[in-house]
Amino acid sequence: MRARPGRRLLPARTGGGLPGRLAALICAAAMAVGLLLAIGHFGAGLDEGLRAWRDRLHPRAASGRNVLVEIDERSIVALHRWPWPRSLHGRAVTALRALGARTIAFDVDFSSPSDAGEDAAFAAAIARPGAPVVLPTLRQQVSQSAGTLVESLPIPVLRAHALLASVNISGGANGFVTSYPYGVTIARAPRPSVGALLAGAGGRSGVEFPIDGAIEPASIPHISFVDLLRGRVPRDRIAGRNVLIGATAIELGDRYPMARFGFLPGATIQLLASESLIGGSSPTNRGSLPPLLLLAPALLLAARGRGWRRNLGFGLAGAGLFLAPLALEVAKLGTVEVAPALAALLVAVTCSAIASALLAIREARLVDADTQLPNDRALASALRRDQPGRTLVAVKIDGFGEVVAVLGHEAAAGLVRRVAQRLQLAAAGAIYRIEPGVLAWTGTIAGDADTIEAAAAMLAKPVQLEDRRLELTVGFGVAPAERGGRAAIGNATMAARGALARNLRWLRYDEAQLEASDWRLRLAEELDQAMATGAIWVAYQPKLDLRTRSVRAAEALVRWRHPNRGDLPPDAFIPALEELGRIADLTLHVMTRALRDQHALDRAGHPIDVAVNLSANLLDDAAFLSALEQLIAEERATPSRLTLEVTETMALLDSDRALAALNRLHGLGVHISIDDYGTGQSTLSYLKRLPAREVKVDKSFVLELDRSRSDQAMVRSTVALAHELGFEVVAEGIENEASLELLASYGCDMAQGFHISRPVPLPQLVAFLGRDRSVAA
Ligand code: G
Ligand code: G
Ligand code: MN
Repeated sequence: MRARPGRRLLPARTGGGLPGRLAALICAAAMAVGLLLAIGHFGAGLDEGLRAWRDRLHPRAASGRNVLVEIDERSIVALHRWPWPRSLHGRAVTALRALGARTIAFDVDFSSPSDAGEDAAFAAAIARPGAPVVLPTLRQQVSQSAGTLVESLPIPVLRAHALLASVNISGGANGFVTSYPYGVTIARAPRPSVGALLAGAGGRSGVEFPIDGAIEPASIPHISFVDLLRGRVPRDRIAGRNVLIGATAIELGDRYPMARFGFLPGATIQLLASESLIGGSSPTNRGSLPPLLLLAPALLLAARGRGWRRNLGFGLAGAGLFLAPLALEVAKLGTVEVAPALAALLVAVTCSAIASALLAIREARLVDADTQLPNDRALASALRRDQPGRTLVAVKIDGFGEVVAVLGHEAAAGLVRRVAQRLQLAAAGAIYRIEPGVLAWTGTIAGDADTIEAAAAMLAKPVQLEDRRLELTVGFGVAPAERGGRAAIGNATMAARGALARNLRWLRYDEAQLEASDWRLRLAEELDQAMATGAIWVAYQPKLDLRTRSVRAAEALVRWRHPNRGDLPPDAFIPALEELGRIADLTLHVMTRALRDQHALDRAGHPIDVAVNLSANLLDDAAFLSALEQLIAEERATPSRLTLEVTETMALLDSDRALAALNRLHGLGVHISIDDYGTGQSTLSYLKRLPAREVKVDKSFVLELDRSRSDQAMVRSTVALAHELGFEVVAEGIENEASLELLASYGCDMAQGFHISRPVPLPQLVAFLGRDRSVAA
């Protein structure tokens, strides 16, 4: 014996980690989605939102080098009207120069003329020496339909002594302002933006830079226009600084949305842009590829991890996508767009969750839930991978169905686990549970004989299960494995069944099949002929009424005098005919014989009942039941004088159709008898569900009745309980007078056995009945 203790029963399970190739595939798909989003700039809105969120985490103050002069609500109220006469702007310029401003810029539209005197006054102020004045230009379309852009400039008289700068602001993906141009080029003329000009930044015209959303708008120094005019602004607030004059009053419009702040006045945004350049904090946008590429290996690692490792991996990757841009921005190293990477992460998380759920389901499909042993599906797929020369060995536990019925599902599974553990000591590799009562493993042609001997030795000792010791009977079957998993499983199981049926330790599939199919084919061919020639005939065994001591009935028992094989016992052909579907023919044949013989007995002056045996599986056969009804009519039989003996089997107990069939027969007036009572699992009270009149105590309890106290106890109590439930009781297998008298003392109704008469041909029965009559008389 080759004992290898301590080996595991189950092949290692993957426990939820994805195989490398699948993980790689998922990551590739996630990357593809990310790249598509990156190329299409989808998710820009999300990135704006994320950046606004990050900006909020590290706010910074403006440089103070730019001052906003607000045309605010208070100024408009104080100066009584709007638009203001342009001489007021001239006075502002003069005042600011007097306070030492460096540059004076306007974000006010001067593109159309107003009162000529006012325009002249403003122009004169601009023209005076001092800090330069910057006037705004606006790029616009010629009309809604025409695509041509034109630049609207301040009127000539104003712009004669002024610098010009563009004040265009445009929204991004979501309409939010996120970036700002260094300058614009209209009709090949480059023009700096006000923001760039005030920051003193060289204008790469047409290029935009991101506005640093971390700068707090409120930190930009600001004064009210009216305070400036009225001389209420101290010099130190203006001296050496740039000034932008623009509208902040809500009624003047000119407001744009920013993701972090909501609507801001255009002038404020111009200054935020300028501050971004001054602080060197306009982050270089490094795009969405860097985060995507850095994410790829992290995803691959995480997807291959199992359980919490995977969750942690994905979680860290996600956190990285939120925090890394923040770190970059705080360190003024630029910014990145993470929306495509986030989408890729989402795809990877979702796909790997789905994939591992599907894998878990597939894994569960490969395991027998009751025993945790790998099941027939696992074996079939293992065999697909196996090389030629392998065999499959199956071991069938005899009567496993009854173990389940008696001990219950749980205990039966426990038994199978015990058996598997013992087999594991003999067989290499995994032990599979391929049917409830059949285990299997893969072997080799050369090694199987030894392995099976070892396995049989392991199973020879009884199995202790709870408080019972179970003696196991097993049969081994061997089949070549290369014909494919399913076929091999079926073949090995069939061979194991064949081994049990022939009382052999083991059987190879080919032998099992050849012998079985050969014999079965001949049997099927011979049946019709045997019925026609009388080789199949019927013997009768009397049933003695223990009260009247006269024969009340006889059981018909089929006999086959085979030309080559001699007398075949019913066990040798009835199970085969059942499997071949020919048992109905045989039964109708026996029934016909019995009913005709009953008429003969009547004529001979012995009007006894007859009993015929019925395979339980015929109760599922509607055609048979109809044929039976027809036969009873044709033979002019009296149904109440016919008893059908049905063996107590699981099939009989489980099937509603069987119950329906019995009820139908009962309806015809035929008596039903439960045969071989005590060998199955049912209780009398359960049998009470059936429309049976009679219970036949199996001969195994009767043969040694006179010697066995336990048999006596069993039979006596059975008779008592059966009577209580309204059954008549027949005992079969009475081989001596002592048993007969014991049964009579128990009140048993009828007796059958060799002591009374063996099963005999009709003429002998007639002779027996004649003697019996004379005895009784
Ligand atoms: O004594 P004997 O060896 O004849 O009986 C063996 C078994 O064969 C018994 O269990 C009996 O019920 C069964 N048997 C005998 N005749 C028939 C028959 O005609 N039909 C069926 N189904 N079983 C039968
Ligand atoms: O259908 P059932 O299982 O009841 O069939 C009765 C079987 O019992 C038949 O095989 C019959 O030959 C057998 N039998 C009947 N009486 C006796 C007996 O006294 N002793 C033995 N050993 N067998 C009997
Ligand atoms: Mn019987």
